[in-house]
Amino acid sequence: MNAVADNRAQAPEELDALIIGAGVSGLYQLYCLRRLGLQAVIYEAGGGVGGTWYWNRYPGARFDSESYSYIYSFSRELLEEWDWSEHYSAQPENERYLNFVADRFELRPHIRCNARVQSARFDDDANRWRIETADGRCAQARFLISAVGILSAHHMPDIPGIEDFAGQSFHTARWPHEPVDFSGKRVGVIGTGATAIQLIPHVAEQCGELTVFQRTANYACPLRNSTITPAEQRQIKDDYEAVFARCRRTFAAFMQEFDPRRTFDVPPAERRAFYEAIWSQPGFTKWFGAFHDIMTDPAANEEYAEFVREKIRERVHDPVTAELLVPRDHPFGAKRIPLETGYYETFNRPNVRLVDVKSAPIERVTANGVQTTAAHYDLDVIIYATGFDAITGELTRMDIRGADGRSIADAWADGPQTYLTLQTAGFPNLFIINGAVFCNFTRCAEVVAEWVRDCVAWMGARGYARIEASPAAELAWTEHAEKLTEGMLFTKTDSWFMGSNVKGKKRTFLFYAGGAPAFREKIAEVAARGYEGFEFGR
Ligand code: NA7
Repeated sequence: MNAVADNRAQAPEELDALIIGAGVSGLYQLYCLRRLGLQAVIYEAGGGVGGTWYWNRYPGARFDSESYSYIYSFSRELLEEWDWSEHYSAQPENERYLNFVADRFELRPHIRCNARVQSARFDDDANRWRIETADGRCAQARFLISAVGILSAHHMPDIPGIEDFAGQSFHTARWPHEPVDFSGKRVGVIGTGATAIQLIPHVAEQCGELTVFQRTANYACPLRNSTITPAEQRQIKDDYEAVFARCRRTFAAFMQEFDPRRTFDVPPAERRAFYEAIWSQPGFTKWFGAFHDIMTDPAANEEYAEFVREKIRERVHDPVTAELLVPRDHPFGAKRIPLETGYYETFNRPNVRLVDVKSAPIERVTANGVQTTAAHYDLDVIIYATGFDAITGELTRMDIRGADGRSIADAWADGPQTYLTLQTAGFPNLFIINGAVFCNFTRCAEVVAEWVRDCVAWMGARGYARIEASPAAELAWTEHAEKLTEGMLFTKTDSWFMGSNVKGKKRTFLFYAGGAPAFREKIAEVAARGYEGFEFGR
């Protein structure tokens, strides 16, 4: 018997709740449900804990939000015990932190690694999910909780010949665990999104020569990272409550707050001084600390975008390369703003060249490199920094079937339909806590995991075995979420926010755009009204 058949022959693991994914949201959901006394377990596709911070191990991977705004807030002891070494911490430390949490709260015995959920079917009579992994392991659970995150289904471009390449190649989200030796090698990076922008300066320093294939330039802004001194460490620990309180107030639960003034209400010289002031700050201040109307008023946006373009030009010696690096085809902030350290200066190095694959697109990957319509580039290594089938991809790639046997991929063919981002009609007892709110990830992950915990406890107290979003509530929420995006510059630009980076994916803004405070208020109100909009059964 092979291993899959062998596993299938075993009795299924009987659970109250099966959580998919041991990343930031899955770990905390596990903690919450086990504290409730539930038999809850995580099935994790990776070989370890950490989710995003397990998979994305490429050189340069790090937080773009402050380490202390991304940390869990639920345990004062944990906040005291953990020291971040940098204001924007790097992947190895982030992965260590999540492993520390798993051990600190004795979660590890309840996490099954190398357990990729392949299918899940709802048994309408028993009100239970039957789940199967890629290697044939089975479980049955009352609740199925998807905690797969927003950026886990990595996206390979459909460039012909990828499999013909004779050298080494990696997608950034499937980076090897052992260090990659770039010395003396000719390396190509395809893509210039937030990931590539973190990676490129590191690879340029290590490799023989680097060719960057850019289709769309981005408005990358300086991260301005620094180490945390012991005095700052103490201060941070003393200030945690203030950090979390601030994050509770802001639109996207980051520490930065949009300036409430309208751009053109401020005199020109004062505007310029304001742009310089936010530019000199670390982190997302250059985006979320800007005048609020840059996200809705094209003229306000264009003025600020031009300021950022000037900053890019100043850093790149060759004027032709500088102009290629300057974005002109989309407004500032309509795509995720990458934060960088030395990215633009990298193009001043003699071993780095920028290839514009908008004017001369990539035709194919060959055995020895990349062929564009203009030239062939000989390479030893190709790095695909080509992004993700974001927000919905991981869920729709699994074969999840609801009460009437319909798959979630079919149900969402025309874009995701949810009630509160948390459930989808026809899929009883499936909670979706992937993080589909435009929000600093951990801040909303905690709120949602607690909401699910409270809902499950509420059901238990009333003897309910089944919860399902009503189609009417789902429709109303989906329409409300769509309406919120009207007038937003996000929707006018192609990006993973809109699903438009993946061929055939419905073009729609994939995040809930009402802001974290409104989202929290709404889900709390629904709970207070006896989970209005959900239907319950025994
Ligand atoms: P992104 O932001 O989706 O970037 C992907 C990049 O790959 C982007 O520059 C794309 O160009 C480029 N790309 C994709 N396919 C191709 C082909 N076929 N040819 C050339 N270039 C291509 O993904 P990231 O991983 O950088 O960032 C995702 C999030 O992870 C990020 O926002 C952070 O939150 C963490 P395009 O712009 O489509 O022209």
